[in-house]
Amino acid sequence: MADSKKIAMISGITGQDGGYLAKFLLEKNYRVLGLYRRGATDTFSKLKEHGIFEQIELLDFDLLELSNICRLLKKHQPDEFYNLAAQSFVAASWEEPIYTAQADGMGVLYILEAIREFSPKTRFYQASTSEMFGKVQEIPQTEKTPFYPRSPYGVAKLMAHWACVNYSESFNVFACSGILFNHESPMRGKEFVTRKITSHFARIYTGKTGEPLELGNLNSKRDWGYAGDYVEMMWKMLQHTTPDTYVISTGETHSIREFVEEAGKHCGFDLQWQGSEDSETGTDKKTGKVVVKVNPKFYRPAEVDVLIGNPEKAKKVLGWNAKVDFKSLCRMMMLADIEREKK
Ligand code: F7E
Repeated sequence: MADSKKIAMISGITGQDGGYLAKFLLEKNYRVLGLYRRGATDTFSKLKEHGIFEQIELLDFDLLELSNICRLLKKHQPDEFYNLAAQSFVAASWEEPIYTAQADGMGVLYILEAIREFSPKTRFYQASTSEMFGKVQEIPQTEKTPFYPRSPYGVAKLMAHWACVNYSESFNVFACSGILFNHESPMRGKEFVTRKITSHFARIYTGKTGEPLELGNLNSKRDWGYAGDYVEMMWKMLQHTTPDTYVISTGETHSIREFVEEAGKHCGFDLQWQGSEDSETGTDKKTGKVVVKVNPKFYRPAEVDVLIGNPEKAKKVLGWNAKVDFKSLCRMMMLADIEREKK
C-alpha cells in the first residue's frame, strides 16, 4: 500500500547520484520525491535512462529559497532527506564563489532549519566531499584528518559538514555527513575529467572527431569509485542507530594520466607521452596521431594534488565495501560512451 511506504526526498534528482540513489530506493520500495531546480539546464535524461522517470514524484526545489524548503518539509514529512543538490563543479567555484557558498553552504543550513522546525523526525544525509581535505594533512585521509579546503567549493562544503555535526549535537537532528571521494559512472557529467576523457575518446574511436582531447593537470591523483556502489552507503548511514560522519572511498589512488591511458586501451590507443608540462602531448604509437594534449586553460588556481581515503570505518560499522575497482570503472565508462556514439 502506497501509504505504508517510507518517503525519501532526494534533492539533486537530475544528477548522477540522484539517479542511482532513486533507483536503489525504489527497489527498496520507497516512495521517492525527486526535488529539482526549475530552469536547471540538465534534463531528466538520466532518470529516463535508468528507466525510473515515471516512478518518481517531481517537486520544485531551490536550495536558496528557504520558504520553499520549509513548505516541502512541512507538507511531506519525509522519513529521509538526501541532499545531493549543489554547485558541484569545483573549477566553476572560482568563477561563482558567492553562489557556491550560498547553495552549497547556506542551502544546507536552510534544510537543517526546516527539519528542526517542521519535520524533526526526518533523517538527513549531506553529500560531503573529499575536497574538504584539499591540501591533504595526512595520507590516507580518515574521518579524523584535519581539513584544508583548496577551493570555494571545498570551503562551502566544509561549512555544510560542520552544520550537520552541529545540528546533530545541538538539536538532536539525525544529520549524517558522507565524505565521498570522487565517484564516477557512465552517467557522470561531461565537465568532470573522467567522463570528459571517455566521451571524447569515444568520438575519436568512432571517427566523429579527429581533434585531440584537451586536458589540464595530468598529474593530480584521485580515489575514484563507482557511483552505483556509493549510493548504498548514503542509505546505510541513515539506517544506523546514531548519526555520524563516514569516509567513503576505495583506498586506491590514480593520476589523471593513468585514467587516460587505461581508457585509451579500450579504444586501441597505445599512448606515448612527449614534451613536458604545458606542452605535453599523448600520441597513439600505432597511428602516430596526437589524441591528447595539455591546455593550461584547464589548470585550477589551486590544485588538490592527491586524494586517497581510508574507508575502514564504513567497512567496520556499516559493513560496506566498494565493489567496482579502477580498471573496471574505466572500462565501464569507456564502453558505455562507445556504445552511445555508435547509436
Ligand atoms: O577533476 C583534473 C583536475 O573535475 C579531477 C566533483 O564531483 O569530486 C569531483 O571534483 C581532477 C582535478 O573532479 C581536467 O584539475 C585535468 O585535479 O573530475 P574533476 P574534482 O574536482 O576532483 C569531488 C569529490 C567533488 O565533491 C566534486 O563535486 O582532474 N583535470 N584536466 C581536469 N578536470 C576537469 N574537470 N577537466 C579537465 O580538462
